[in-house]
Amino acid sequence: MKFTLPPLPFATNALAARGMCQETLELHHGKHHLAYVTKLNELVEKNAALQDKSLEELIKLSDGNTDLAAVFNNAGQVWNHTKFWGSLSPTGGEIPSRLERKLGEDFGGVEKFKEAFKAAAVGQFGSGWTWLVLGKDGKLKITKTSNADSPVATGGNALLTLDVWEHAYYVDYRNRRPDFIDNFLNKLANYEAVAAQL
Ligand code: MN3
Repeated sequence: MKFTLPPLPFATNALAARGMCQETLELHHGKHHLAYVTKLNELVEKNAALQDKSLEELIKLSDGNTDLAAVFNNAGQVWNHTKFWGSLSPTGGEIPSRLERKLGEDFGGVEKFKEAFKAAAVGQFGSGWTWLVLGKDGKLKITKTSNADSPVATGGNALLTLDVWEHAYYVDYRNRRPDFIDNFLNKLANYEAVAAQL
């Protein structure tokens, strides 16, 4: 299967007033995300056993296989970035009442949810991702993964993700990852999309 870079679900300048500038999106989507797509296609082309597999199938079959580490990393990063763009919105930060109730049940309130998400995102040592997932028990949970890992390989249901690789925030926030996280939770996070997945 030949993978392509999915278009952003908004214009590259659509988040500028909300703390993610056009340069960040042009680099992050147009260079970083594209590079993972290009590299994945090269790897798949060279290996007949990988052809005709979906992105999710490639992630699952390469998970834990050191010979396929590059496939895992690039397929994971393609999937994770697509999920990340869907986790951002030009009208982000507004929490629908249905989701607010669920955050109250599972975290003890919106502020408690934000504190827990921020602690996980700040506490991810090095590069990685922070996730809001819906557990098999029906409860919302926060998890974090390193590098290209995600809940996909383990069958988790990811509803929202934040990229905490340095390239995600360096142009806008330099080294201030905590400020990037606060801005995401309060002004960018697509809670409408989360509610729609419940
Ligand atoms: Mn990234």
